[in-house]
Amino acid sequence: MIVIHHLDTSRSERIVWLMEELGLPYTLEVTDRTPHIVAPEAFKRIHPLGRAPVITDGAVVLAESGAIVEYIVARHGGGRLSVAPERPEFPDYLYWLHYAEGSLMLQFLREWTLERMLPDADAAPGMARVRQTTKQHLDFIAQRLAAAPYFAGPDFTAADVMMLFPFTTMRQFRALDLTPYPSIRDYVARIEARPAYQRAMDLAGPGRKAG
Ligand SMILES: N[C@@H](CCC(=O)N[C@@H](CS)C(=O)NCC(=O)O)C(=O)O
Repeated sequence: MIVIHHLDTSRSERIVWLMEELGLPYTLEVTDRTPHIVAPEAFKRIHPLGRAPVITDGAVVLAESGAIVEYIVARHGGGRLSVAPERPEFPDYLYWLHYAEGSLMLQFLREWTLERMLPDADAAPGMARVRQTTKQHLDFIAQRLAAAPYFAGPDFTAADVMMLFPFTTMRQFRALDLTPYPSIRDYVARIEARPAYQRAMDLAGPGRKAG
C-alpha cells in the first residue's frame, strides 16, 4: 500500500490527486507546516531532504513529485494517464511533465524569493529580466493551452497533474494575475471541475475538509 506523506498546502496534493484519478488505494499521512511555513524537522526521518511529497511503497521511499508521478503511473497505473512512447503526443507529455518543476516552478520560486529578500525588488538590478522571464513562461503556457485542451494534447494525463499546482495552490503563497491569460483560466476551471480533483482537494488541498 502506498503511503503519501503530505505537507499541508504543498505539492504533495499532486500525488493525492493522481491516486484519486487512478482509483488506487493509499494511506494519507498529513503533516502541518511550522509557523515559519516550512516542514517540521520530523519530515527528515522519512527522507533526508525533509521535503514534500514523499511516498513509501513497501521498502521504496521516493521523493520528488515528478519522479513519484512517473513511478505510480508506470508501476501501479498500468500506464493509465501516461502516453506510450510510440504515440505522437509522447514528447509533449514528457516535456510538460518535467517542465512543471524543472522550469516553471523554478522561475516562480526565483521571483518569489527575490521579492521576499529584497526590500525594493523592482529597483534591484536584474529584476526586470526576472519579471520578463515569468511573462515569457506564462505567454508560452497560454499559447499551448489555446492550441490543445490538455498539456500533452487531446487527453488529460499525468502532465496535467504536474502542471496545475503553480496556477492553484501556489497562489496561496504568491499572487498570480491570470486576467491576461484566458486559456490558462479556462483550463484551470475545467480541471477544478474534475471529481477526482475535488476529492483530492477535500483531503489534501489548502482548505482541506478531512482531518
Ligand atoms: N521539486 C520538488 C520540490 C519539493 C519541495 O520543495 N516541497 C515543498 C512543499 S511544496 C516543501 O517540502 N517545503 C517545505 C520546506 O521548505 O521545509 C518536488 O517537486 O517534489
